[in-house]
Amino acid sequence: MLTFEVNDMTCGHCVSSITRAVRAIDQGAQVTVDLATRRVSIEPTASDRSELSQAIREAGYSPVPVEGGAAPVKRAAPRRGCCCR
Ligand SMILES: [Cu+2]
Repeated sequence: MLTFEVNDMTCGHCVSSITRAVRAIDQGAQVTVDLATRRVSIEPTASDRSELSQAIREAGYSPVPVEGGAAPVKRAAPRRGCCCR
């Protein structure tokens, strides 16, 4: 299980964009998104952390790799980059 913190993921549309981007490079990947904590957890089948990170980046977001168990960093939500504005 790989986890990224994606602070510019702000709504359901962002979630589906990121999910689509991941599935585009890894069709069988399990993608779990927690919008409240801005975490994207991926169980990859045919991709690694750097490929997934790049796919999310190419979708227009800024993934930060999270090591297992690390506490979420509290910070203000950036207002730029949301697909819905
Ligand atoms: Cu959005």
